[in-house]
Amino acid sequence: MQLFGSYTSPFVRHCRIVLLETQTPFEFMQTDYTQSAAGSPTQKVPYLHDGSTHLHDSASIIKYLRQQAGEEFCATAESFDLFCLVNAALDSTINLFLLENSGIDIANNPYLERQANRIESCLAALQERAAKGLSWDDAGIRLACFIEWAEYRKRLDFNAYPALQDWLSLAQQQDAFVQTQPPQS
Ligand SMILES: N[C@@H](CCC(=O)N[C@@H](CS)C(=O)NCC(=O)O)C(=O)O
Repeated sequence: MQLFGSYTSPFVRHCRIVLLETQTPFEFMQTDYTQSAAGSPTQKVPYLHDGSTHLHDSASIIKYLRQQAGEEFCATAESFDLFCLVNAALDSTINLFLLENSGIDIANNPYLERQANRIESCLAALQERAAKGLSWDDAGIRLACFIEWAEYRKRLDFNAYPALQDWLSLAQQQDAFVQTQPPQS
């Protein structure tokens, strides 16, 4: 089994956590943008090859790995909704990060302003969900990967979201989370 990705991507990190948790042997194939453009129709990482099985999104990869291990992926609609909510925030945060890095002025564009507003409204909803208590399942893992990535890239300030900060502290006690931390420069 080969997982294609980078050590900084939060989506790839979640796959690596599940690979560790399920003790699935795999080869990590470090992949840059040129390679992912050739290797996946999404032109994104992660993607996974396991024999004739080719998967192109972290969600399908995680579902596959959990299934192989006889485990569940987002067992309830609420858990899957939380997973989707985190993805909405993460997708917008990454889009703004990549656009800004490519030299686009993200401050004066109505569509990009909507993406920034989406991040804020998702953070408020995530704070509310986290305050009620979370589990170390794929929704909770995705949330922790998002928070630590946003801090690592200095994209978001979590001071107004204490339950999200608390969730990150709890995640930092999980072995697989610690083992997959993005490289510190
Ligand atoms: N929905 C995808 C999102 C993956 C994604 O956005 N990956 C980023 C890296 S963190 C990427 O490869 N972006 C390249 C691009 O947008 O051109 C998943 O869950 O796998």
